[in-house]
Amino acid sequence: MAGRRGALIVLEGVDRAGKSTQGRRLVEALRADGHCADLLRFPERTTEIGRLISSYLVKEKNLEDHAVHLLFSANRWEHVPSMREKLRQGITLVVDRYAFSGVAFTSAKDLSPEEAAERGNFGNERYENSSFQEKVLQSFYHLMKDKTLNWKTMDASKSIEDLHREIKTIAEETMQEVQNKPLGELWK
Ligand code: ADP
Ligand code: FDM
Ligand code: MG
Repeated sequence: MAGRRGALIVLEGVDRAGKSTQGRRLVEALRADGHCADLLRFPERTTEIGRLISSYLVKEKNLEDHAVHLLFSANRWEHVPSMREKLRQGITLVVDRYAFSGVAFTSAKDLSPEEAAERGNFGNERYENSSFQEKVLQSFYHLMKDKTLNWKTMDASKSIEDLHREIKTIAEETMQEVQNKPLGELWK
């Protein structure tokens, strides 16, 4: 068993695609099958940096765009040592958003004032409107061109159960595939 490491499984997608639902379900199912698995999410709002990000997202605080981008990145970096350690110990990490959201959301910020003015009641947090989310989606498609990463696309309009089964199968295959490979570097 020595040397077997966990897999890093990142769930990305636009708001309300079902990432958090599927993340919870996946970790539950993997644990029920006897695997070691932990659920993480980014932003992780409980740290000092995370609380700052959260107050920005709920619009209590305004922050300069570049500064907030770096806070999201710092929020990932502060978790890297514990993530690497868990992976090394054989714990699979299911991560609800990672650096791809970082790129997709920041790069969607060239939203025109006309589009911004059309914002509806999509949600209460920053970024929760359909024109912004459309830009985020296009940015995800662009990022998925990187074939060095093992991207799998899900049809988020399927039922929670069907998606769960698909995602669980992919997660199990991935855990097998990577178990004897050294940990790589992923940009953060
Ligand atoms: P995300 O984390 O991507 O923003 P959530 O998992 O929080 O999305 O899901 C958003 C909402 O949609 C929740 O009310 C959830 O119960 C519902 N939902 C999630 N997946 C599905 C699905 N496949 N079909 C229908 N509703 C879903
Ligand atoms: N978000 C998330 C970013 O803008 N940059 C990032 O690096 C990350 C990880 O934060 F609007 C955005 C994406 C979303 C918000 O919402 C977090 P959830 O509901 O906690 O995933
Ligand atoms: Mg969520």
